[in-house]
Amino acid sequence: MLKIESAEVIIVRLPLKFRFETSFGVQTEKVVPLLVLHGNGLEGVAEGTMEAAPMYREETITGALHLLKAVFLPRILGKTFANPEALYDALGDFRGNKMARAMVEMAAWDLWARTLEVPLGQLLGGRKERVEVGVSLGIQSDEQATVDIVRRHVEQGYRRIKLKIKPGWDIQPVRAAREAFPDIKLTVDANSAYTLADTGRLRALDEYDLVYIEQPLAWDDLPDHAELQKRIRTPLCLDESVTSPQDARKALAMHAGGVINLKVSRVGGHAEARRVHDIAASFGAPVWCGGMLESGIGRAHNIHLSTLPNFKLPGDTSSASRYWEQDIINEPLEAADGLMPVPSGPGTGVSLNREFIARIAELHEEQHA
Ligand code: OSB
Ligand code: MG
Repeated sequence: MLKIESAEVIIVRLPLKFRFETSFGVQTEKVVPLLVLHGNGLEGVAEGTMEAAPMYREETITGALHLLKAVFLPRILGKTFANPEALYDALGDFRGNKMARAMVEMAAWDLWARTLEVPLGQLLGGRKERVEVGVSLGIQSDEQATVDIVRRHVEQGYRRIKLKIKPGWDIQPVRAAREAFPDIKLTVDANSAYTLADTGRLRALDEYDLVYIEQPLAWDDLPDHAELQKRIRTPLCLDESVTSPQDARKALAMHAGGVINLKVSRVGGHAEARRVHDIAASFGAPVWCGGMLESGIGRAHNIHLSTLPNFKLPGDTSSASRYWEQDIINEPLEAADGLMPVPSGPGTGVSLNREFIARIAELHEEQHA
């Protein structure tokens, strides 16, 4: 059984080692909301992936904190659940807010796996000891800078290079990267910056042998993606616009894309992510594990989820040392030759660096039943 005795809500701010530009903005630091659930004499930890402003999807950190404190935690504190899925059911009548609900669910999975003394990935049904990873590279100042940063990451062994693009900066970086590296697995991610009126521009990318084009159209759209997919050859990969198993089924049935970037937080947690994974498999569509510039906590969750069999393309879960001078966990999460080792201990197999957190936390609150 899973008895939830108390919770901690923590916020830390970490400077990013690189400037990360996407079609929706520039990031130079990461605000990391954390939830720790205590029970069974253990703790389970999860990271929220919503941001300060609703630029990726609609959720925000402030909104999530309010929901956790006032709405979600009161429903689970002091209560006992059969397993993490039963705990998630306690939040089942709430609409949306998948990332906020995922914080509770994912912390519960970590706690449950620690209670059972098994690695989280194994508990979810995964069997891999390491997972294939690529990198997501932000928009660079020019073609030469693009080729340089691609080269550095290819040399580090990353198995797929994803370039962020935006209208006016799409064919140029792709052409430059493809000419310099004819054989790499190359993809692009537009984060919803285009419309069907840009079909010509997107079709021009067909020439560069991309594995997929990620989320070119609106964050909440499926039908226009299906229309675009009829007009271009490169498979579309859906990120923003798949937030549930039902979305995944509809998207694949209407041929809105052939690949899903599966982010556990975006779909409401591990159990829902596994359902999305299974639906994609039943359509013969591969998934891969996306990232949201997570700290070691979210990164470890992502790595465990990626051990499921239909994660057939390299994920965005690259080495933690790419992002942070100092991470908030005690363990390194480092890929070698494009393979990220799955932490082998119980749960996520990683632990909060409490001394570092105490020093940098901008918020640290405890909540009891
Ligand atoms: O669209 O996949 C995305 C980061 C923030 C918000 C959205 C996205 C991303 C990334 C970064 O691509 C992936 C990572 O390195 O974690
Ligand atoms: Mg994306």
